[in-house]
Amino acid sequence: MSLTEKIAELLAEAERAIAAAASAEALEALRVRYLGRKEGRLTAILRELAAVPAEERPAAGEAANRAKNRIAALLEEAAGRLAAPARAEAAVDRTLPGRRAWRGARHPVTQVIDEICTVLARLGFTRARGPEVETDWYNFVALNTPLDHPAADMHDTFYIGRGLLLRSHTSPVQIRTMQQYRPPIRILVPGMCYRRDAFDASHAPAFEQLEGLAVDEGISFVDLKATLAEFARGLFGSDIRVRFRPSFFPFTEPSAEVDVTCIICRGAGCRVCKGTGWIEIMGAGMVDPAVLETVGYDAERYTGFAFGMGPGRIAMVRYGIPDMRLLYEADHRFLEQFA
Ligand code: 2U9
Repeated sequence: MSLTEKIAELLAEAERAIAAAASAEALEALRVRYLGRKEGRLTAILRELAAVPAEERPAAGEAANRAKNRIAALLEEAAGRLAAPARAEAAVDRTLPGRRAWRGARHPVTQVIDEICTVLARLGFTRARGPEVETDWYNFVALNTPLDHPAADMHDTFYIGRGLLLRSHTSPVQIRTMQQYRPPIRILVPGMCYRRDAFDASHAPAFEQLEGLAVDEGISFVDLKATLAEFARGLFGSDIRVRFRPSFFPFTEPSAEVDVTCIICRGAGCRVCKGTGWIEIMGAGMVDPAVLETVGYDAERYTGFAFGMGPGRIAMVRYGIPDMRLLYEADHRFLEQFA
């Protein structure tokens, strides 16, 4: 066997041994075995070079040098491979408690809606729902709002065409429910509504509403006030008071804006209530008899009250959310705070 052949055989053996080495110690032993100055196998071969015929010597010398460099490179590469898992190991502190997986949570607006429904369920209110794509009759005409009313303007409502639109309030659901059932009726209607509004800190073109309706014989404004007082105390606390200011809605008569004691300062006056101690949280009123007649109820026999609010606005006050867009651009980092 020529020296060049011996070198090739040695290199192949070293490659196999280095690939199989499982520790830094094993690698060091291999380095000594192949490249060691005294006992190294390649060192021994280099010594034999002197005995090789002069014409073969340059080729054998070059082969021996290449083998030496190759083995050194393989040893270094293997050392890196064996050290890498050790480095990763050091970065893991196995004594730390595990990270809890994010399991999701109800959106703050959903939480407010659910709470309101729970409080008013005690007074016999159940949930109702209906389509978000409505006809202009259900959305406007049946609610005493003629189609030339400003609310029905192209600039305020998303029209789909052929008398269809995205509902601008949840009130069409009350009309549909009354058409379907006889009194007594007590329903809560939460759901998405759509208006051609700016998307800014206090408006969103798609937003939630929660409306309520009660219709029966003998219902008066006293029932409305007592129901809303119960609602406010149940939702915000027993120290909360309610006040009514005259207002106007096409579908109620008389109508009122409803204020509650500021839930941030409990009435003392703060930035949120602009020092008044009160915050406006909804509108309400006695259902206009014309609306009752429209659904075929006898308005001489039945009366009713209705109210409406924006649970998004209530969530903003309650949780101190400064910008409405946060509610609709929410990801888990936002939602986790209300879990
Ligand atoms: C029927 C009859 C009456 C629903 C009502 C309000 C007053 C009201 C808005 C306030 C701001 C909702 O969040 S908001 O956009 N709503 O003030 N809504 S009474 O009255 C009805 C509804 C349906 C058949």
